[in-house]
Amino acid sequence: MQSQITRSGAARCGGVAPRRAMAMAHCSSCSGRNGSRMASIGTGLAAPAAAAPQQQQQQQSRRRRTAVRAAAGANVRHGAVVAKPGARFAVVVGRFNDLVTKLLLEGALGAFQSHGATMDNVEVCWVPGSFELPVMAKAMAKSGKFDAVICIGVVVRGATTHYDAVVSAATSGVLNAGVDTGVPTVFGVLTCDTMEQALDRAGGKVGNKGAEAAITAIEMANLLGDLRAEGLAAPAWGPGK
Ligand code: INI
Repeated sequence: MQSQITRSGAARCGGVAPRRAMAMAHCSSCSGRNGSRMASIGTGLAAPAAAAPQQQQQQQSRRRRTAVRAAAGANVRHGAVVAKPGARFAVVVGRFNDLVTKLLLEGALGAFQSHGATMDNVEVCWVPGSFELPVMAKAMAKSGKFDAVICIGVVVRGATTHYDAVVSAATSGVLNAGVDTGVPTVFGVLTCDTMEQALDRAGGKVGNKGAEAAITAIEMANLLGDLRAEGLAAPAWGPGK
């Protein structure tokens, strides 16, 4: 079945014109050698919901100071969120609930484009549903042709336990595709109670999780690539096995 997505130029299912993007800034805590994401270290700094706003702020700044002190002198690394020239990405997307997966795919392709990826280097493959994501993700990861693979799907809770089976298979399968190959695989699968919740996360009021998945793929590909270039991470172990 042919995709209706028209932005996905290089992909199997349509076309996108390349567009180059932005320079990177280093974060305040980074050694700056590798380019980095503008994120403060010590994420997970959020104060408990019950704390009063003033207390929350105090807790946050105390934790931030502690984190910065702890990082002084260490080689703190972040993956840049601009794709390196020549970086290659695979997108595996489920057709089930494609009203939403098309929107997630659009978000992902838009983010690849705006974060410097060459769209000819982005390969999109449609599979029947989320259950089929892992095998395709692993096969593409094992090809050795991609720096990261993102998986897009939408599972909406129904009256039966099918939901749990599909979610469980997709979650562990996508995780294992990455762990088994050494190629980052990104979980861009929405698991929702309702279609409305899914649409909220596909360009609605909660953002677009497809775009987030693409940016995560770029960040992981860059970070792992940097570490591998310095011999600090093993080469991908999937290809050829
Ligand atoms: N696939 C999804 O991606 N989302 C769903 O919500 C879903 N439900 O609810 O059944 C779903 N099922 C299909 C499944 O992914 C496989 O394609 C099918 O079982 C064939 O293996």
